[in-house]
Amino acid sequence: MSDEIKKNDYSADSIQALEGMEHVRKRPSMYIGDVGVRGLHHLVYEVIDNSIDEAMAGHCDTINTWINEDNSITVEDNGRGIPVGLHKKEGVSALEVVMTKIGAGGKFDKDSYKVSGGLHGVGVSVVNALSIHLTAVVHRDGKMWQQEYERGKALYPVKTVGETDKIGTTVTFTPDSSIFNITTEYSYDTLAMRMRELSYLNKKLTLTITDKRQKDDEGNFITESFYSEIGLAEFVSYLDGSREQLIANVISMEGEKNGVPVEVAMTYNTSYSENLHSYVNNINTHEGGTHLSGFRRGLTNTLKKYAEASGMLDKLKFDIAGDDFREGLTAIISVKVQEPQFEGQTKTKLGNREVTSAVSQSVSEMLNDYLEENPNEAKIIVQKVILAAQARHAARKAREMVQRKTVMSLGGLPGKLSDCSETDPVKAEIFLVEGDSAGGTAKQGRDRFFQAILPLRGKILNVEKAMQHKVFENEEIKNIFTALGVTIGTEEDPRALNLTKLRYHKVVIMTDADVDGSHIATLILTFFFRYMRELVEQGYVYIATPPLYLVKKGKQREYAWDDDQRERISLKMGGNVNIQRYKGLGEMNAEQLWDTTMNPEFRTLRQVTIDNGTEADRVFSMLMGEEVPPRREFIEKNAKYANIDA
Ligand code: 0RA
Repeated sequence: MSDEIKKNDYSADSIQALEGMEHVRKRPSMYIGDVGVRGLHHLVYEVIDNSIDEAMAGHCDTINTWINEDNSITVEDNGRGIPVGLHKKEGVSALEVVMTKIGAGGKFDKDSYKVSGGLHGVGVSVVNALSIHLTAVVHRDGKMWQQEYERGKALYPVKTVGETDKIGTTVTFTPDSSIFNITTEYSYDTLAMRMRELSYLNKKLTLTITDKRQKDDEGNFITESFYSEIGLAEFVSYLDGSREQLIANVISMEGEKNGVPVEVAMTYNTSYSENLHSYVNNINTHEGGTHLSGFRRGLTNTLKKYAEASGMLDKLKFDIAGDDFREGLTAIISVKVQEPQFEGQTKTKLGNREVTSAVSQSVSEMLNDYLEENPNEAKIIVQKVILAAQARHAARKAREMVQRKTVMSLGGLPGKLSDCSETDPVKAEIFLVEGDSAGGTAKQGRDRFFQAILPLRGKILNVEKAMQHKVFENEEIKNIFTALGVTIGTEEDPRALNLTKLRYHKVVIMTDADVDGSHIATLILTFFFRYMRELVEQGYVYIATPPLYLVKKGKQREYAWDDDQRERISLKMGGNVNIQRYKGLGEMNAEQLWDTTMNPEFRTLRQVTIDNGTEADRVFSMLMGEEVPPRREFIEKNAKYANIDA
């Protein structure tokens, strides 16, 4: 009874708004994917997306972001400012509607060119709902307007708080730690990476990121500013910075077909891998989709026609396949779609049918012009395609051998594998161990019931620099395929990775905690990234973390994983300790290796994740190319701590 009376006090709309907010708080993952590190960072992207819309409409050229001391975030733009006047239908300020109505997302302005949107395109009200506190300040018409919220509820009507000669919108929010209960700590690197990406995707827009939690040696806050004058072509140059280029300039085009704005930039390098990255409304579409199909179709058709007409294929004894046109290709394709349909496991596959032909036509036109105008480059590209076709024939033979071996592998596991007796893959683990001697120690130390050991000989093949057939002919790599039970070829796609017979759900890379060990781990990760990417994407790949030190005093013994920890232990033991530095796994005995690195009760495994496939691709080519920069730092940054042993 009393409930009903209460309800009547509210207008139907405000009840709806409240229910919307409560629903977001009850089911946050439905709106932002998850409530972990990704979801936390997604809040920032969501706020920035609104400012990007304003930039795309031509009203804003600068977006500044701060990570404040308390891990709250401030995003400021110099756009027109969110309207603060009365929203007739809702009876409150338009600002309040944008901030508190789930799904309003600024749609009240029908004419505005709205195509940007977060992964889910959910709008800033979702950020508001998931923030313990949010302040919106709008500079407009000479005044500063302000409204504050707690968990998405307005604390007072929009009010003026001063005068200004600027225009723009500033949003400061503090994520609610009862929702983001794993962490509310922002990663500067993650945000900076996204700003860099956004600057390439939105040319002539300045994005800055400042971390007020950290100062450099001169006492200034850590800060970076990203700006790209020409956009995607610069993105391609950045990604291919460590690869040797086949053609002098990045090929780039921009156009619109059937109402779909299409931007493409591409180049060819001397490597054997294909690096295609696609975006829809600034969102990386990892799973590809219709725009990517359109790109492939346009590229294949145009190059094929040109190659045939040139007579260069006349003496070729075998066919040219689509893949051959993409060996050594680095390309970015970015489209803007009014009502994107996202499909696939991670909702990052574009489904809109009409986009395929729009992109394929755009790409064909651009490439045709390019090939006509640049006959020298055209010849180089066709020669590369022919080489790729030849290599593919050699690779197919090698691959078929790997497969045959795996299919017959019941009794045919690699001789070096010390298998476990557990046959349920979910419970089984395999350690890929550097060198035979460490392999021996691991074999003694392991729990043979569920832990298998595969020793790898020294440095494994650098797949970044090897042709595909060399990779499939390599003994160590064949052993990894066979031991893991991974094959190539499924019903739908004869070239797809097949994980249905995967024998272990934890594939642990265990190498020395030194530069060489990191290098070997990186080589193995490069192989996984290029040839078994789904294994990484599905979270099966881990890195073991052996300790760096053994601190001893009398009968006391403790392990340390870094210098700080070593010092703390030393202090705790009252100083005057004996410190043993482990230079490699080989210096530990079987029991020590079990205690520190292999025993699920005490070890820390770092699960390898791919936060950003585009950046990961660049990093692998950089690390595995000619230069030899900080690999260790890379591994540490990219392998995240995860409590996976619970
Ligand atoms: C719709 C209309 C107008 C501004 C905006 C949206 C707007 C939204 C956001 C979100 C973050 N920053 C923003 N800046 C602007 C203004 C229409 C007008 O002034 O005529």
